[in-house]
Amino acid sequence: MNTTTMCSLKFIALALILCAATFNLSADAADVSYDARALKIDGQRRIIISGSIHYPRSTPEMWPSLIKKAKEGGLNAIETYVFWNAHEPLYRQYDFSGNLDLLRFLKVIQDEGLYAILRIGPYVCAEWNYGGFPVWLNSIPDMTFRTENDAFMYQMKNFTTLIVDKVKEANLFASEGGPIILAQIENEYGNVIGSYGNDGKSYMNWCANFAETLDIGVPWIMCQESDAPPSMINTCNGWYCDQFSPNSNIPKMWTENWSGWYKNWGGKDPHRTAEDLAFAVARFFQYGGTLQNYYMYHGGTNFGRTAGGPYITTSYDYDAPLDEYGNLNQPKWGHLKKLHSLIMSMEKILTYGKATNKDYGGMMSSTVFEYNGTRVCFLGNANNRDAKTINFEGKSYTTPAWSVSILPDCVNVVYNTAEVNTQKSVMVKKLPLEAAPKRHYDLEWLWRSEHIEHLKTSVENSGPLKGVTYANQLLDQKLAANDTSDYLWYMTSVDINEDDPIWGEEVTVSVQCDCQILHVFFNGKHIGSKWVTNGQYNFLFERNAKLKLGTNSLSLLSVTVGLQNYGAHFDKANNGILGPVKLVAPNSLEKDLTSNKWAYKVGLNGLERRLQEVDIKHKRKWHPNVPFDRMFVWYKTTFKTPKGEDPVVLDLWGLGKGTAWVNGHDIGRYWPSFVADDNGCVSFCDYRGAYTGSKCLTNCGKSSQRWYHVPRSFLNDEDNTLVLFEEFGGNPTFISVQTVTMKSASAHAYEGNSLELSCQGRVISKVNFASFGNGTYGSLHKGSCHSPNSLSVVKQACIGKESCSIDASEQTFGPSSCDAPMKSLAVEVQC
Ligand SMILES: *[C@@H]1O[C@H](CO)[C@@H](O)[C@H](O)[C@H]1NC(C)=O
Ligand SMILES: *[C@@H]1O[C@H](CO)[C@@H](O)[C@H](O)[C@H]1NC(C)=O
Ligand SMILES: *[C@@H]1O[C@H](CO)[C@@H](O)[C@H](O)[C@H]1NC(C)=O
Ligand SMILES: *[C@@H]1O[C@H](CO)[C@@H](O)[C@H](O)[C@H]1NC(C)=O
Ligand SMILES: CC(=O)N[C@H]1CO[C@H](CO)[C@@H](O)[C@@H]1O
Repeated sequence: MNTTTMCSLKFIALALILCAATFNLSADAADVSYDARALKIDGQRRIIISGSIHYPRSTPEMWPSLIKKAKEGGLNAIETYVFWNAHEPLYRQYDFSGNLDLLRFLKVIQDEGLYAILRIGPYVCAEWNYGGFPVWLNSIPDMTFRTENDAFMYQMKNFTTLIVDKVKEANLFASEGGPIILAQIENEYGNVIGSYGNDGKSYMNWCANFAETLDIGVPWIMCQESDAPPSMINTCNGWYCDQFSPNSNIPKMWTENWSGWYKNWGGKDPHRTAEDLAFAVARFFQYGGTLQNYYMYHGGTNFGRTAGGPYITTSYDYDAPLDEYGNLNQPKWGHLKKLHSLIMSMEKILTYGKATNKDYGGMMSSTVFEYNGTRVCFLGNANNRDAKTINFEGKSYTTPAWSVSILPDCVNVVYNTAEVNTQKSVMVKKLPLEAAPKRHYDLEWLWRSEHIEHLKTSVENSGPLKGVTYANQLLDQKLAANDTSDYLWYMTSVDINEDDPIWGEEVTVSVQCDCQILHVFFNGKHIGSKWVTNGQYNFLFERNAKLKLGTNSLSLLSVTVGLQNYGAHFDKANNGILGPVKLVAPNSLEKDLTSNKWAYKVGLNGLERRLQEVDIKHKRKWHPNVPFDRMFVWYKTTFKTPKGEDPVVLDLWGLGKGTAWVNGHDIGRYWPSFVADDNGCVSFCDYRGAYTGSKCLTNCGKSSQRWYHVPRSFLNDEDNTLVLFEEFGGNPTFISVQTVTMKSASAHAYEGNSLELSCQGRVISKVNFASFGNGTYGSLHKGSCHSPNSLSVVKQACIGKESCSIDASEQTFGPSSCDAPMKSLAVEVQC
């Protein structure tokens, strides 16, 4: 699949004189403006290092710790989109509760003393279902999305105004003393504007003018929008933005620095190395950038039906600096933290200094920033293979391939993006301690089956039936189901008598489908299923079925796995069964059912009966003796909450595809049986050279998502109910409840530096490896020159502690018997 996430931002600079008249500026209101160099807060140019955290992709209970860890990681701002279809799931019915409490999220950011960037959109892309648009927009007459169209502009204005009013009322814009320093209207429209012709251009201008009328008192941005009107800040999204040049009088801002990449069902795990990400960031600042945002800093989880795509996995980990569960993704988090603190320490010089670039050929460059007699220097090597040595101001410097060295005094290199001195942490999922002695979690399962919908009479005489609607045509699934469920039944019937030319024992049921998944039932019996595995969201289903005299019923269940979220006119992409649907006899005569009368039923019967809810009494019982490998089955069990604080996951290995609920909370779609193919993974990831989403993949030949996050706030103190709807067939007895813990940490330091290790809240229990000597840097090998008391020194310093710090020096380890020029310390500890 080739969905690229490119979602953009716009910036409207408001004349602050006007704002002052509009608002009662409170004492701590901040004045946000900008010039060609940087964003200015209270008149001072600032460097903004921001990270995306999307509030619905975690829980309010997780927000304080995520934002605290972002601050500790050196960020001074948090960015989020606003998700229209989550907030207004039904026309003019709003939801700002739980993890949709945008104002609470913004207040948590404020409480940590960070700035916020609010990308309202309201188109958001974001691998989010339908790019954030409510599907009900389609039922408004004369609606065309994202262009000069009155119906669309009215709805966009209605929602955007609602959000701005709420945020203003809570005094959350910087102009009112709040954290929000920037807001965005639309999103990466420049990537698609060409497809909308002149109307696209006037729509974009309308967006800008409309945004300005909202008088928020802080600038507006438009990302990926090179022809944005002068009142907007156009910004860059991408893996690298050092070559980006903004419009005139606009600072260089990078609103989406993709810290990793997302994953599809059937896809592999993407990784963007810490070295390459740090290189991109350092280079951006070397070349005059002053605001950059990690997309994502914490990716999180696509709970419920929020994943877009189609086929975006429930995990939205993104290989971000904080992992899906909120743990530090090391070394990425720590390596960037060091870079951030260095960049921030040079804020004044980078934003006010005069920059002088020098090119040395072979992709090697230097930049000197000078301000008020102080200087800082960058040496950048964009060569993707070789280190380069240059003479810089009378001294010789070697810069590794694809790296930037930072010299805060223009003499000493204190940071190089390719030299990672942060620990690498290995996280594992395992049974909680209290369950570990048993191999299985010993869950007791109950089950019941899901109803197969089919017509008992001819469709012409059918109905009215409860929850069933009729049409004399095949309907697009989005429009027929309003996105209230993944599941839509299309049902019709065929009356056959002996004179019918197609009468015979067998026919082929032929369904042309714009589906993601299709299950076909003929006369109430399942005759086959088909789903997309190659990124092409349409296929022809053909399977034989037994015909009978009289009325034959055909039930087609089309299943969506997230609606498309990106591309010009993505909202118009077909969904479901649009035909033709035919019965084809062996003699090639056929009956075309496309224009038959069709009966439609949205959703699962089990959900109508609220089988996923805990406190509902069900008339029909759940049964013991669960069946395996049977499709359309509901499973239920109870499990104990694992002790402690570690994040909780369900290992759903053994299941096919479906949805899981814990205590009534929808934890998202699961599909552990969808295995990534065997090709294209690497065992060693070379950080050098431009990153793309297909570089440095792992997890080939394995389940594309086996573990599913259950936030602790979804759990009770003791017993919990887990309900599964299994669509394909699987075996629930392999399922276990696990926790995510840190298994080990390893790190290296050159002589003269100190090595830091932490088990992130756990205690270091064992030293697996320690060597001070000349083993190869970056690996856990003893060189021939090795200090014999390495292990005992490290044990002494670390065992029983949560973290430890050891100087890599002869003072610590004693004089070594041999004389190696480049000694280093390598340690691995067990947590
Ligand atoms: C979808 O929702 C809209 C707005 O709430 C409503 O007008 C329309 O009738 C709904 N369509 C269907 C098929 O339920
Ligand atoms: C949004 O639409 C509702 C009617 O559906 C209306 O009452 C409200 O005033 C509108 N809001 C704005 C800002 O236009
Ligand atoms: C410039 O440097 C001098 C001396 O180091 C210092 O006193 C002064 O405050 C600096 N000026 C600015 C604008 O930073
Ligand atoms: C380590 O140092 C010893 C002694 O100087 C030398 O013989 C050996 O080749 C070195 N090993 C490495 C990997 O540099
Ligand atoms: C989508 C996007 O912004 N791509 C940009 C990534 O960065 C490179 C290098 O700066 C640009 O050439 C791309 O246009």
